Amino acid sequence: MSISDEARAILNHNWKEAFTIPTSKLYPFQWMWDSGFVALGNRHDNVERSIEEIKSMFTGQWENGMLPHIVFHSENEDSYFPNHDFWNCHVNQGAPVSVKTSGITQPPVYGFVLESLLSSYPNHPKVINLVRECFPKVVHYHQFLYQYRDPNQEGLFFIYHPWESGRDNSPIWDEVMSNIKITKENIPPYIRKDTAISDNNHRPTQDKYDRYVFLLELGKKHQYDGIGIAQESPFLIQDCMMNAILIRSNEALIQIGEAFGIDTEELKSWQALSRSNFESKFWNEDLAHFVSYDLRNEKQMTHKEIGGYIPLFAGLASQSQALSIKSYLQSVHDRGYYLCPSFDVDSPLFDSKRYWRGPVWPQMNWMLYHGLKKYNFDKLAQIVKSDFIELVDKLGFYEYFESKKSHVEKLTTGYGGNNFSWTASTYLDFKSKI
Ligand code: 9WN
Repeated sequence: MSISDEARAILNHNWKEAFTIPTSKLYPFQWMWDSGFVALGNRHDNVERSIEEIKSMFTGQWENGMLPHIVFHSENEDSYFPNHDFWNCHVNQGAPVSVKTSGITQPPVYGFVLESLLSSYPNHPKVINLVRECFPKVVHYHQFLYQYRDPNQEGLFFIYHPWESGRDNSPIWDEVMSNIKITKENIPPYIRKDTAISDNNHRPTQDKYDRYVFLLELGKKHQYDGIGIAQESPFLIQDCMMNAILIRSNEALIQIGEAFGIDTEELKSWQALSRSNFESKFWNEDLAHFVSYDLRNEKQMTHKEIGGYIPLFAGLASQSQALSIKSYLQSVHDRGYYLCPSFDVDSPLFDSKRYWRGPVWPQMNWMLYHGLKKYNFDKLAQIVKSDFIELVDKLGFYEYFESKKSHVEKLTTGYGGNNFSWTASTYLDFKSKI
C-alpha cells in the first residue's frame, strides 16, 4: 500500500457515516477546525464526503451563531473528558436540541474551506449548493464573534479558554493560567481520560487541566455567553492566529459573495475594522514578530510562537514584516529543526515533544505553506511542505511530531494520537496537484 493509500484508509476508518473523528478513543467526536482541514484533504478523492462533513458540523451551530468546537454526534462514547454532560450546554437556550455540543469555539476556518472547495470544483452543482447553503451560516458565525466577543468594538475577538485557540497547551498561556487560583471549591471533581490513552509526557499537566475545567465552569456560569464572560474571565485573550484566520475567512466570503451576487457590505465593514486594528494590536517591533494580546491585563504577550506566522496566510504582514518572519524561520531550519516548531526554540519553555510547546503540527504547516506562497517565498514554502511529508513518511500518521532533527533520527513514531485525520488529509492535500 502506498503512503497516500494509507492516508485514504485512515480517513475511511475515521469516517462515521456523516463526519470524521480526529482519531478513535482520544478524540471520538467531530472537532470543528479538524473537520475543516479534513474536508480539504477529502476533496481530491471524495468531495461528496467533504460536503457531508461540513453540513454535519453546522448541525451544531447555536442560535446566536456560535460554531462549537465539538459536536457530540455519538453520545455513548465515554473515552473523552469533558463529555456533553459535563458541558451541559442547555444552560443556554440557543444551544441546539438535535445534537449535543461543547460551549466554546475554535479557529474560524470555514470561510476559506468553502473557498478552497469552490476553487477546486467551480462548476460542481453539489459544491455550489453547499456554498449557497453554508454562506449565511458562516456569516452568522462571524457575526457572533464580532457581537459577543469584541467588547471594545475593535474588530478583534477574544477567546476565554485555551481550547478555543486550537493551541491548547502553548507556553503563551502559562502566565495567565498560572494566575488562576484553584481550590477544591472552585472546580468540580473530574476524571481525565486522555492520559490513559496517550503518553503522559506528551499531554498537558494536571495543573493545566484544573484550569481548563475552571474556565469551562466560568463559561457555564454565564450560559456560555460572551458578554458576562468578558466581565469576569481571568483568561481574556485576543489571539493573533484566531483573528488572522477570521480575516482570511472574511476575505474568502467577500470573494464568494461577489461571485454569487450576495450582499457583502456588512462583511466588508467588519473586515475593514479588523484589518485597521490588526497591526497595532499584534505586531511587536522588538521581537519582529506578531504576538497575541492579553485583553484582561492590557498587554501584548511577548513570545515567538507559531500562531504569529499565520498573519502571512491572511496577507496581513507588510513586505518587511514578512521578510523578518521568513529569515527567522529560515534560521530555525538552518539550525536543525523541522519546520515548523510550534514554539520559540530558544526559550526555556520550549519542549520539542510536549503538546503545543514545540512539536510540528500538520494543519499549521498547511496554513504556513500557503502563507509563505502568498508572499512568493516559494523555497521556504517547499521546505515547510517537504518537512511535513518527510516526518509522516518516516514516523506515520500521528497527531503531531518531534521538531528536533537529531531526535527524529532516533524515533520510530510521532506523538499524540495515531491514525490521525488531519495528518492524513494534510498529506493528501500536499500531495495533490490541485
Ligand atoms: C481539546 C482534536 C483537538 C484539536 C486541538 C488539539 C486537541 C483537544 C484536547 O485536539 O484539543 O479541544 O482534548 O486536547 O489541541 O487543536 O482540534 O484534534
